[in-house]
Amino acid sequence: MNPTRPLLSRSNRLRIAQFLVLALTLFLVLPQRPVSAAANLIANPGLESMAGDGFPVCWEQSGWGDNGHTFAVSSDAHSGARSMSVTLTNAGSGDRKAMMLEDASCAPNVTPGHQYDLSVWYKTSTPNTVMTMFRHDVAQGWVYWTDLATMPVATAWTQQTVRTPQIPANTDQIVWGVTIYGNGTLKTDDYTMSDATQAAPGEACSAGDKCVKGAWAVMPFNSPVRSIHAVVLRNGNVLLIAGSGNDPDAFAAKTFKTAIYKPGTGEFTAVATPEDLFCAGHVQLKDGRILVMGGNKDYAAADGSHGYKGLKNSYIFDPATNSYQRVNDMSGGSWYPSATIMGNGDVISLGGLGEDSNGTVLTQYFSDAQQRWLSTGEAKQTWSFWGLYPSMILMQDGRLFYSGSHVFGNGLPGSGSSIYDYNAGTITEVPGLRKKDERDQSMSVLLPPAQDQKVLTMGGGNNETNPDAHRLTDIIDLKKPSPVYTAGPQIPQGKLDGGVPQTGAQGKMYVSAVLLPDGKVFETGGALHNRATPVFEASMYDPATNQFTAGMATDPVPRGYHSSAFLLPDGRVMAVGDNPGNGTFDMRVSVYSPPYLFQGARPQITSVASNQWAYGTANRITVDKPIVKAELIRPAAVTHSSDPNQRFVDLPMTVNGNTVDLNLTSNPNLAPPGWYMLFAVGANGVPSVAKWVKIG
Ligand SMILES: [Cu+2]
Repeated sequence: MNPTRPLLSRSNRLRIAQFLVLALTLFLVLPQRPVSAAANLIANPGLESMAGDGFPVCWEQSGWGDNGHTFAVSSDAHSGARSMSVTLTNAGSGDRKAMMLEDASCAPNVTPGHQYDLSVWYKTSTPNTVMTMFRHDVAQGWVYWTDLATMPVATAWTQQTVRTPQIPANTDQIVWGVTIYGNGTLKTDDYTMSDATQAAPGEACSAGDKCVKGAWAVMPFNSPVRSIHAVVLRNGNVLLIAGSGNDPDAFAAKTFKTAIYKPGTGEFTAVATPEDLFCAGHVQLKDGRILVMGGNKDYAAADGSHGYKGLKNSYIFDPATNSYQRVNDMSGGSWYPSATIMGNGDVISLGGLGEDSNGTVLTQYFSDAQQRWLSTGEAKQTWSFWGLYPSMILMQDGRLFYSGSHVFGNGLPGSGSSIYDYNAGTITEVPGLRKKDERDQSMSVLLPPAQDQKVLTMGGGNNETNPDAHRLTDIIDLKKPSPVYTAGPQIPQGKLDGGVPQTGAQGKMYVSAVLLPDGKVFETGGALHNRATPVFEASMYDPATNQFTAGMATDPVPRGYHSSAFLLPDGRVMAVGDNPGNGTFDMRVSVYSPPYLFQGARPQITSVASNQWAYGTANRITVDKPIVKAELIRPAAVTHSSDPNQRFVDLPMTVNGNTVDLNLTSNPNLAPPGWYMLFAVGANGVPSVAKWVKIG
């Protein structure tokens, strides 16, 4: 099944819609539109007014794929005389749904930024159902928006209620319906939709500049290790991995380091480090342990006889014991490998340098069920070189999007970006990425919410040609059948050492992008040149408006090569590392408090009914004050401006006072299994401290 592909049915749906519009024009008088914002916004909500073709006014048949289906108006109604019945047979390809008509006088009007409570009464013999929404974009016309709650099997009339995410900018109408994609019969009746957005409580911010810019603090202690890798663990601690830390003397002495940092106390604990995990790959497994792969087998020879060599070793770091356990070797050496968790909990690793210093062309596959790396022959191979730390982002259909962000030198030949289908063994180029040969240590993020499937790639340079790093950003909508990068807004300019303003196209490489619980992206750190010329600039990108807000407070510590920034479970952002060309390493730790931490009292999640959530379920929490949104954020595993698993999964809410049911997507590709930080967000975007929940 794939409930998230209704775009494929557009032509079919449009033909039906055109027919119905014609029928309506000929035969009908439309019901009056509701006049009050608090009233039900849906035309013909009980399906009682019938069109001349025997289908309810302002509703249409929709769906796609090769399945047997029957639409019928049923006399088995929740109220009145009629309900809508949709029966699917031969499920497996596509879906069917009764949708509100995409017609100016039928589709409910909405206000950008507002949220709406939707409800429907239903009976269903299959749990394979989901509420599906389209939105009317004033520039693009009707486009798929998102899927919300699923509906458990029910033989008696049952009401499902869900709160939408905030309506995106440029949206004036939405339509929705209930999709069925499994064999069975779904009946629906008595749809409602009302504006759930309340006025803000008006807590004024009294923290001056911090209300708008946030504030940095440099910790009164240093990291005991060169923090080249940072992983937020499911217990809230931070794993900082150095290995030899880009210090050849430490490598020669076999001095390899790891530390655990506890943000609550500022305490560091040393961890025995079995190999040189410098420039390894890492990813959260579904049980919350960390799979670490590859690393440094040797530094480049001074006489030029060989380059850096990749290790085949792999370890699992266990937060319960703060120790590394060895697993079987990878099939090839990997220095600077990517690591992406898939919807089934397996991990795919691509790119990097092998034991012979040449580029690794293997697809390396870690089976979660077998807890081992598959052999070269067991994994499907395309024999492609993906570069160093290629940013491989899991898409909702299970393919991997290579964003073009990488480390060192030029981009890949061709357009520099592509979609890799592991199962089919295909690689499809994606056009539109600008300056693909100046994307060394750019950063790519799957924007909030993951359900929107948009990736933002920002900045970058080239350590070999060493131009001024640029300010370009490019955005791609991976929901489209043939996605193409389009130009985004430029990263704001900052200042260089000594307060010298950047000019013209001067931007940054080594940039960090951190998804925040209010749904914005914090952009910080970076440098203008290869391991030189730090840039002091930070901004806030808002996916809802596609704009950067310039002038956020800047980290006083330079954050260039081998630096990282990441979200802590308390809603702050931590930054570590900087390794300029003179070989020194900045051991200072800085922490950023975003503006939302100065906007009044934070909501608290006072209870979580269960911290183990299955896909497609509603999960109850209680809060101490009203919230406007909730989401899961996957904890960081970041190095070299690369964290392809970073994601923000929206949780549509069913709100009953301070008791809130959070609806987890049924698609594991949108929220791969593992431990997540659960945030509840109140007025003014003020988030709670996270609770930890395990998905899948
Ligand atoms: Cu490195």
